[in-house]
Amino acid sequence: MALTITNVKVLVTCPDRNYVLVKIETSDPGVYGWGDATLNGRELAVAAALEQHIAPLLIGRDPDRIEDLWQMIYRGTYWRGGPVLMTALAGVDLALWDIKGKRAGMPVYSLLGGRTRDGALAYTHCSGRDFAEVEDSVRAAMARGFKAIRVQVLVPGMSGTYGVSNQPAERYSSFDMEALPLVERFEPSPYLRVIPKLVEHLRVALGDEIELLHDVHERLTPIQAARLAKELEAYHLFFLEDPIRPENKESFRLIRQHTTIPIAMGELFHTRWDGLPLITEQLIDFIRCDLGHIGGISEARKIAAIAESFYVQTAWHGPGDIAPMTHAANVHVDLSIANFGIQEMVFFPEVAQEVMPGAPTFADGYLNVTDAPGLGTDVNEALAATYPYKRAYLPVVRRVDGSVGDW
Ligand code: GCO
Ligand code: MG
Repeated sequence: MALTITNVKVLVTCPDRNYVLVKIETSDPGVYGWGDATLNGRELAVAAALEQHIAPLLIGRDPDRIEDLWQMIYRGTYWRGGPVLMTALAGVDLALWDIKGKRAGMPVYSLLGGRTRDGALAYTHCSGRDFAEVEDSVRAAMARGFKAIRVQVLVPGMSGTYGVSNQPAERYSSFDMEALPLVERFEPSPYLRVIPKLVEHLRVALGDEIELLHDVHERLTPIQAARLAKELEAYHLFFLEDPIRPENKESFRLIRQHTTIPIAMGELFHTRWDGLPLITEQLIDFIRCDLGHIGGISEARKIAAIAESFYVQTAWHGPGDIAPMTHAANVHVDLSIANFGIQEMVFFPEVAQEVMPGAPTFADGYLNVTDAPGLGTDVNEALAATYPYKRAYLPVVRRVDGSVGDW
């Protein structure tokens, strides 16, 4: 009897923050796969899409046919993509690759063509309220083995900026059913003044060898981004991330005309077509889609293949608000493609590791996965059930005049 999908289970759990996990079970009780369908701040919308709309389509199907099921879910809606549906699709895609690997007795990177490298160059996040704090944090990361580090600093006079907050820690970590989004005040002018000084400080203090990165988090206009890029050029960043918002691809031309700084973009894209002109016109150097938000491994492979032809390298999104399955999927793809650039990573808190074991491991600057069949990740379902969902939001960014940022 051919193997069929018998059940699609959706589990929303909050060990330290919310995660949406998808389990696909098959007619062989020993063969199942786990995927991640977490969309920070809109978790239950994805869970409902999976449970109410997508799961019924999968029951009775052959789990071996990943591409066909992907196309059926993607095109079958008629409406196409969007973050909620592409995150749901990614959860299914990852679970199906996990199943395929387990059945083959091979790690997913092997199914994707086998290793092209021994490990995936990783970068971590360092931040602080002033230059000295950032420097201390970078030195600690270097001591831990990191060769590439993203640096963010509090903008003087602001309550927080992307990557660093001056708010009491409990405002960020406390989950509360009544909690509404934090408001983060941000002004481009003081930000534009402080970032080149930060990077200059770090280069003087730490030398040229350590790779430094910076995430603008889409908070500049194109001409402001061009100014920042030009002023940072001398300090040789590995890349400048998300300099402008994602909607208008033409704006990247303006930045490109003014600077040779390497540019990374992609965590807000939800289909390959979002980023296509940036790749084919060589307006960016790193494509950093989120595998968990763009339809999973199947779509990432296609994006990487297109990017390879245009000298664009990958830098898949790897924040703490996607589950270990997506981090593992990142590394399986990183290890098997030719045009891998760098991999963003986090260390999961212990409680999250207990619920979702098997995240990639870090040693001496590089990430790796084991030879375990599939993605190498699993879920302790009984433990996950003891951490129920708690509503939480990403912060909302407002200018000093009270308006929502329009950059
Ligand atoms: C990054 C990202 C994230 C996002 C987060 C939103 O580069 O890692 O910018 O930190 O802000 O994933 O939920
Ligand atoms: Mg980012």
